Amino acid sequence: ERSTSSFSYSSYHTLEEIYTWIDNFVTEHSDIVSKIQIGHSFENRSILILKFSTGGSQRPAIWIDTGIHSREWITHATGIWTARKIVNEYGKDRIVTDVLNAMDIFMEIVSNPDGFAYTHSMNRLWRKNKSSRPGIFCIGVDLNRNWKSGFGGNGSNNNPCSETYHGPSPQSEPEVAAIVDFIMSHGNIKALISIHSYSQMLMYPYGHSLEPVSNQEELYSLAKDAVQALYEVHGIEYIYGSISTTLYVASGITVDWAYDSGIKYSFTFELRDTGHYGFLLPATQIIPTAQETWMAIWTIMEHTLNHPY
Ligand code: PAY
Ligand code: ZN
Repeated sequence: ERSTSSFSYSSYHTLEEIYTWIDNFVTEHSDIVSKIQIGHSFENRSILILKFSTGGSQRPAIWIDTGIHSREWITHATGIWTARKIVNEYGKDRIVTDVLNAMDIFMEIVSNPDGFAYTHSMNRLWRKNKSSRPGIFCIGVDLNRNWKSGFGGNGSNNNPCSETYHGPSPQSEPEVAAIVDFIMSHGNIKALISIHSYSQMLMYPYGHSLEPVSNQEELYSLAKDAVQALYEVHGIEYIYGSISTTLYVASGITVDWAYDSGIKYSFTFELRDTGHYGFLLPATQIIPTAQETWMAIWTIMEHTLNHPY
């Protein structure tokens, strides 16, 4: 396909389809969108991000990643819809316009391309990446346990056969290292939103500890507002709070690292549903999920724009 006009935003897609969509999308919106390759996966696939920018250099920025866990297909689909929403709303919606006139947005749609390809070819419920190491029988590291903050702690596993295996060392996985290198060298990321499924939750650090973060009251109240905005779209209820107190203790996760690296607006979503379909959410729910998630993202963007630091 040579254009995004034939792309179905209400269907799930393969890696090849998504990478073709990225190329077409960037071509069609080259005034504000570009593509950056930030690394290669363990199996040597390109790791790509979208950059939304109206100019400037190293502007303060918002980072959004989807698909760290390959089986969470609703997250990639929501990311794609959100990317199109951003370009459609620029020049129309006041907040999107103000955000993009002052800040950049980065989106990593397929954060675990090897795992994602595997969910299409072999095992729909694959979660980890596909790394292998000599002498280790099991495949894959949990990319949401491989970050430096709290690495190896409670809620992560030392056994390579575990679904929550943290890997041999922090950032041992190329998919994690690519993000760390990009965000650190950028140096001006102000908000990070890491999107997972399922459970219908909006959470903030910490995962590895029960201790409240220093701006926990601000994050709590922002999460409350974001969840209310989400609810008003289709009546879907989310719960919110810190990861460790709302879901469970989990160590070495993306948002803990982001927060400890100075990104004080760090959030993670668990999208629909609460377990009826779980990871196998029907495609008929893609658009409504993306629509409601957008209002929560919009709320976080607005707050980030209005609280510069
Ligand atoms: O979103 O960072 C987060 C919270 C921790 C997630 C994790 O365990 O990595 C929560 C799970 C996830 O999205 O991966 C929740 C799902 C339902 C699961 O696989 O257990
Ligand atoms: Zn996940």
